[in-house]
Amino acid sequence: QTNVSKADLRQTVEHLAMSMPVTDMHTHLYAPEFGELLLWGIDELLTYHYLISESIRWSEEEYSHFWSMTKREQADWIWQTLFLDHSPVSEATSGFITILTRLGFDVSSRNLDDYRQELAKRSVNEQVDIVMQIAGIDKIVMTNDPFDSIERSVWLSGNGKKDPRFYAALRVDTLLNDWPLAVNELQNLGYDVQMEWSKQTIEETRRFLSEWIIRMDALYLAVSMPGDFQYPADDHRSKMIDEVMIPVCQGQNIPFALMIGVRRKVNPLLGLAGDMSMRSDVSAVEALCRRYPDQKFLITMLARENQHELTVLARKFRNLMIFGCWWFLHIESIVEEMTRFRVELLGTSMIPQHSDCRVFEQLIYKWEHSRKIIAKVLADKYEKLHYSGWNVTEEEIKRDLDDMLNQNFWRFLGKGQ
Ligand code: FIX
Ligand code: ZN
Repeated sequence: QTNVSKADLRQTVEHLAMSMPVTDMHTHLYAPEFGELLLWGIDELLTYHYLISESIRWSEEEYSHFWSMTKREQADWIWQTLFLDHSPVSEATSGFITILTRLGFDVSSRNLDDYRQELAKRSVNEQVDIVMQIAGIDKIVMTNDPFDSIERSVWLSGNGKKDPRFYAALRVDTLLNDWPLAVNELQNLGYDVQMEWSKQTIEETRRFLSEWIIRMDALYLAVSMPGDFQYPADDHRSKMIDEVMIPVCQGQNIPFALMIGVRRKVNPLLGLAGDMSMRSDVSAVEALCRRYPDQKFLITMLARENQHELTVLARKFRNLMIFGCWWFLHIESIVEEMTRFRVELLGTSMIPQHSDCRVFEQLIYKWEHSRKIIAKVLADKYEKLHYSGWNVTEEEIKRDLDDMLNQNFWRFLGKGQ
């Protein structure tokens, strides 16, 4: 047992937080087997939807002008606009600089084509290995939708489960949020469902989910919900949750993840970049947790206004695991605020962060920025203990970080080591 002296405490916590391997429990990344679905490289990074919304603010052209450009032209224009004409001080722009630096590029040259040429020498498999190594990520949970035909064919060919670093999460947004489209998709896949809610439709939808959970080895079911999601309610969502999602999750013994508080397409002209956040009703989660004490719920919310109440709710229900600082909350100031009060209310019994990466190299900045903040918050707390005469050991610091960055997730799934 190594007692850490006051002088070394901060440094030790920071060092351990920066080097602890991480399970990234919600991303939009894919294993290399998924081909074109796995996004990586300079042009994908620069055309990330976070950067699209930031850059278009400076443009005086029609929105359609941006979309008429090739990906490379879009990337060049975003680089010019957000990095050269203005300074990259936002989270997403400074994140791109962090990526370049950690990949070993000379950011002072500001020569995008050099960076492009360097990466062009690498294969996707090499880049995945390099990035996971730099970012210190050893397990990545994807977002998987059987209604996506490209993705579906990878699963059906048996290639979806080949890379042991990647895990599946079965996304059920269409079933909950666009039932007419879901009916159409299910029918095309050979499930005997109708728009009308019947015993047959319920059974077939359950069969679809169970079959796909098994095929993907899905760790959990996941959905994103608008802020006006109510539960219980006399609507399609409540019926689908009570009669399909919960029974299937219980049968397969997996959690249900709800990401609540998105308002899609506030500005449709921006595409994926046009979604907004929205305040939500935490009592919907409360009702779910109370009604289904044996069902585990992974919950994150998008509105800053909901965070404290949701954290308090987690004190009341052990079947509720809060996770991540989602999307617009994934900025330094708010990650720090949220991490601090989560630790103050829950200790280390939560999942402080997920990356939500869409482009592979983003793992580097999203985790580097978050790890630093997690280290800072924990170091403050350990330091306070130290003044009271309670000395944490290096092993205990490691244990706490491992809980937050890995084990809380795996134990919640019932798959702890
Ligand atoms: O619903 C989600 O999983 C969101 O994270 C995405 O839809 C969103 O576009 C995103 O990438 C946020 O980080
Ligand atoms: Zn996401």
